[in-house]
Amino acid sequence: MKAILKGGFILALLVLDLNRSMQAQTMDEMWDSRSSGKEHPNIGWFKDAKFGLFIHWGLYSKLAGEWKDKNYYGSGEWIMNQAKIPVKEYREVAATFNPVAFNAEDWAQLAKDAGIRYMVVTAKHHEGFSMFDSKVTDFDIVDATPYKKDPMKALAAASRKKGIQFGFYYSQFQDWNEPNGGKNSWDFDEKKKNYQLYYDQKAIPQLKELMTNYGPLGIIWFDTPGGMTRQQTEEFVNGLRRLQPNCLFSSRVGQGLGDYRDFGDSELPTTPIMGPWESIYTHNDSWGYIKHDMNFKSPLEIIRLLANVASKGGNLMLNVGPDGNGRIPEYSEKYLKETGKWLARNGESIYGTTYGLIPQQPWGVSTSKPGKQYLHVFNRPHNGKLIIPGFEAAVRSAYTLQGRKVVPVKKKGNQLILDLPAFDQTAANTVFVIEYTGKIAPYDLTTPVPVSNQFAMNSVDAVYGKVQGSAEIKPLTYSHYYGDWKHATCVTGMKDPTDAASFTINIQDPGDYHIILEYACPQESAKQEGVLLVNDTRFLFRTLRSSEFDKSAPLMFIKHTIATSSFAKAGTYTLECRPLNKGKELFKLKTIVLEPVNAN
Ligand code: FHN
Repeated sequence: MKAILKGGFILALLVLDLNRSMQAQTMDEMWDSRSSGKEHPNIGWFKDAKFGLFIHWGLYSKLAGEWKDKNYYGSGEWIMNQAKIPVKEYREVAATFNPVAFNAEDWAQLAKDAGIRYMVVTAKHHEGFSMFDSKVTDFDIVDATPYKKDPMKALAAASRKKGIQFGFYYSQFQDWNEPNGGKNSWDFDEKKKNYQLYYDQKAIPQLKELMTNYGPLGIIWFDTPGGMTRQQTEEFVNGLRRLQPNCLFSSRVGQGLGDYRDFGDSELPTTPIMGPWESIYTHNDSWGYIKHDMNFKSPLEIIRLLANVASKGGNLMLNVGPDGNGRIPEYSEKYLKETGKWLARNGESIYGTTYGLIPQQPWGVSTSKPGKQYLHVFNRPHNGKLIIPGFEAAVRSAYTLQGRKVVPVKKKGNQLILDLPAFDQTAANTVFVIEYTGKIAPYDLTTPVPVSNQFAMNSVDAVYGKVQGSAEIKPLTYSHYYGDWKHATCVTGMKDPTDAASFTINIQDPGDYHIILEYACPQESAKQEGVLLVNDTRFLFRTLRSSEFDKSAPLMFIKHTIATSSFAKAGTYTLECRPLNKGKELFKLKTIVLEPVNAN
């Protein structure tokens, strides 16, 4: 479990010189600025690609989340560890692994249809089984299974043929089938392990095989590093680089090295991030196949997630878990194809873009190309008037991405108002383009967040807060199922009336609004009083218990309506939240929601 956590935080990067962005980007471990300072000469394709396919496939896929009549939930590829399956018994699974339904052409075609630009597949996961023909061990798909073929050869060739960059996932430290590999403490004595021997005898020779026998690779995706110092990791990286200088290494090679940054599993940064990076999500709750895991993200969720990641400047690598027969789950296939249809029409607003210059708005997010902003509209304002705050550049034109129909634009102060045409409001993401000259304005989280009665809800996220005293804006990590990580950025540390968080909003439509605080609050923090100031008007509230904060359990957020407030005039207002008295941390505040109170 600890190992999953660690892998989730082998991170780093340069953060944009944004107002207060560092508040939101307090990461456990930073990617080394020495490596991020000079980019890999072949990083260009990666930065432009935006959409990758991750594939977790191994013996665990055959077990499908079940061992000895017991069902396991969460990371299916961890079943050997979760059920503490002895090496001897786990090895026997190989004799039953015969993925005759695997078809490399079909997988590559699916990736192509989905608009995928790169693919990373598990060559060896923590279980220690090699999904390729390895001379280093007999515990591999050719020697130990009735299948007897190397699926990676075919997959590498089929992907390349379709113009998809091909790469391998390789668990370089954890290997639960080897006495000297990391993290199997149920069969092997941790104290007796010699990790260097493991690297020398298995990991390095296998990586050499992968980098020699499968043509030019786009990526080696390392994971959960351990057992090596910074210097040893440098030597390891440099040694492998000689084999394929063009191949990129993920930051989870460890010790701050690697060619691009990987965020934690299922983690999406809240503000733009400079340099090449990737968000990693799985399509359902597990990475490896589990037959009872049916929680698949819909095409709408995938399309919005992809736009959201691109709006912060990164790539989305979405995982699918094929089963033990070699079939990609039906829903993954279906929903990936739907995503591909959207990308076929709207790809210009995703591929080759950089982070959006307009911070996240109630209507959606933005991405950029030189002189262009792509507006990804998830929620159409009821009156069709889309507001962009803080837009100082001169507009040349505005139009729909599909059909290139002109959209009327007006300037009001430094706000831009687009008069959107009618469109299907259930659509995942309708894209508009603004062409402009000059500078928009610095990406600025202090620009007041527009609040109107054009949306059912107006959300002001913690990241827009300005904190005082001991209050901090922090990313929090917790999990649902085993290894099913979730992240939320919250204002934390408010224990005293001097610890406060304030937010500026711009009321577009005067009227009454419900003010809702969305927070997590453990038992010890419950029943404490807090105050929310709207300019000078005080609203008192008492905290409600939601859940304790424990990394291996869900963090439950409650939506607590604390007030009805009349905003008599349009314009800027400040919302300030603080404890009324000194005490325990008031709560972990995720969002302030303003819900228009409609007369009808
Ligand atoms: O432990 C692994 C996990 O099984 C999965 O492979 C993920 C994917 O990013 N990586 C590790 C945890 O971060």
